[in-house]
Amino acid sequence: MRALRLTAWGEAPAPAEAERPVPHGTEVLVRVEAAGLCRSDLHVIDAPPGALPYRLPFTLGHEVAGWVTALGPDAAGVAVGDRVVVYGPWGCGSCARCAAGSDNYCDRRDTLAWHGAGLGRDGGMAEYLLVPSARPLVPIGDLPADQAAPLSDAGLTSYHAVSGLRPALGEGTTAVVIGVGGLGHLAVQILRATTESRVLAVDVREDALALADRSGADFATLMRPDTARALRARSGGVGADAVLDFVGTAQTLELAISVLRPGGELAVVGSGGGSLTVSKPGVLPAGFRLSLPFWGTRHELAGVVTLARSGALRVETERFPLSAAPEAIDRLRRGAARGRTVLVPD
Ligand code: FEH
Ligand code: ZN
Ligand code: ZN
Repeated sequence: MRALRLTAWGEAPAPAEAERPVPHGTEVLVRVEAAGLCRSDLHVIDAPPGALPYRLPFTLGHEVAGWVTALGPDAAGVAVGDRVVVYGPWGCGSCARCAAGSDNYCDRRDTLAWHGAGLGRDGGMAEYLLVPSARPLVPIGDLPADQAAPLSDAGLTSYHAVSGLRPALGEGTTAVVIGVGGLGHLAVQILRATTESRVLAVDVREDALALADRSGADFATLMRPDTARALRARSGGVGADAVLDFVGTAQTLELAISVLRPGGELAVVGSGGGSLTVSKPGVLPAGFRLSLPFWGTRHELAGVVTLARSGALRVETERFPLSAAPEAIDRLRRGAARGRTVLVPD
């Protein structure tokens, strides 16, 4: 089968022939219809030797949708033909967090040599994906695969970040989304669909502001010297009750702090490498709360799929054939990707 294989650290992955897996025991074989491309794939590709606990070679792809095509003899809970999206964070499977379906916060994560499909285990940038059991599979009904695949990471990560802030986002509140890309545009939609807050969006690209508008933002603006003032004015003058930073650079963190209301909450999702100094006395608003949400739970993935199937979520995607993965990766790396990039086996 065709697969995008990572064979050496610091070297670009390449389309290659790989053995089509055969499911044993509880394993389930998924015929891949779509696999999303994530900025974290770039971090894996660029990792120097020893930086990650993963053993090479493996197939990339941790944001996958398709249908069940074969079952191991002990597989249960799915049937051949079921269309599914694959819950991406695979933990140890036996700690309290994994038992609760929060594999994203597995207590033994640092002891594992992999973190999921495409993350040290063969992933879904391929024609087939082998999953250990039916446990990570969430039914998608007739949702198109290129809409479903991004829900397993871009959608779930945004949904999990919003879920942590939802208590602060009742009537009359303001949420600010910094970075309207593959995750941010879904966060805008999830905020509109699941909270009562007004939603303000910020980006550095004009076309991202248009995406924010299409996603339902009440206001969208470019990152400028006076952006904080503009956002505060749109929040009724008191500042934002919550800020979701999908970029995470020093500049965006600085903007986030400058627009937060006292008692406000900041969720930093983007891995831009920026840092904050937390001190008292200091510049952070009184009552400031910070979270660093990571991916999401299996139960939340089912919630994201339900939202999408209700029509409340529409993923802006750019489709590429799997054979064009190197071009898609380069486009993402150059910041030219619009919405979420999805690879389709060709
Ligand atoms: C996956 C693996 C490791 C770090 C970050 C990620 C994100 O793409 C998950 O949303
Ligand atoms: Zn990812
Ligand atoms: Zn665990």
